[in-house]
Amino acid sequence: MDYRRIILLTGAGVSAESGMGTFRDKDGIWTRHSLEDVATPEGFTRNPRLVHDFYNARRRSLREAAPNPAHRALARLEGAVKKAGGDLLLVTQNVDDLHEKAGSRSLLHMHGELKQVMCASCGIKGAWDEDLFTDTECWRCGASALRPDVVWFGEMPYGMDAIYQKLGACDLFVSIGTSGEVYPAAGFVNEARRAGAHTVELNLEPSANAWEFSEGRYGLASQVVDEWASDLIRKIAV
Ligand code: BV8
Repeated sequence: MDYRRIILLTGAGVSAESGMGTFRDKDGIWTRHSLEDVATPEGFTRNPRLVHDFYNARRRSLREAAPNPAHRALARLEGAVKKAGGDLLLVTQNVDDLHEKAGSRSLLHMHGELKQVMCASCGIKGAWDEDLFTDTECWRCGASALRPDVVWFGEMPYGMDAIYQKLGACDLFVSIGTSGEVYPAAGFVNEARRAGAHTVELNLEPSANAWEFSEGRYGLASQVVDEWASDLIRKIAV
């Protein structure tokens, strides 16, 4: 089967072997931090210092993090699909920059990016690689209202129109390294199935919505994703 319109969805599991924490595994981020305190607008209003500390630590950890074979396999797949005249979009729930570092370009960060900030007062956004503090001033309006450009619970994810449009026309949907617990991302497989796409889950273990996929391959992303992508690249290249 030669797939021409491919959508990939990644979650924290694709970056786990690069040392970035996952959220809901036994030692996950949500076992050490309260989601309500650090990943909601209400939490930020209540205690902005706590939220800045949470994101500053994760932003700093990015400086040492490197892509793993899974990130690199997905970047190679994008190149092979484009060379064969197909279309591939990588939608990531992750806020790290490891897909970019691996060479992926057709990429949409639906939950924002650790290395982006925005001003809650004037709305400007920009690249940011330093720590952020409650008194850091906006470079445009001067207000001390800068926050991570990250989509918190209750906020609208980015790129939804483009994502739903692509889901309605795709012939292959592959979900990688995500627990299928967070919406609307966890519902994308249904949209893809409705469009008649072949749906694949690549994960350490079956996710909450594993039953919704036509095919599943389980194991470490650095192996499973590399093998699956290499198989597909061989099929595309013939
Ligand atoms: C919204 C911030 C309105 C960034 C995050 C139904 C419809 C719509 C909304 C909802 C709904 N039901 C509930 C909601 C509300 C809510 C929600 O989903 N709540 C959950 C808790 C029930 N959703 C929202 O609020 C979203 N906004 O709905 O707006 C709307 C409605 C409709 C349409 C459009 C808009 C906003 C959600 C975004 C919240 N922000 N984080 C950050 O700080 O990082 S969520 C957080 O969870 C991260 O972004 C993360 O990416 C995301 C998903 O988690 P995963 O990536 O899956 O990570 P997890 O640890 O859970 O799983 C890791 C997996 O990897 C595991 O399966 C594990 O087995 C596997 N793994 C581990 N190691 C490896 C591995 N796999 C392979 N190899 C390995 N080595």
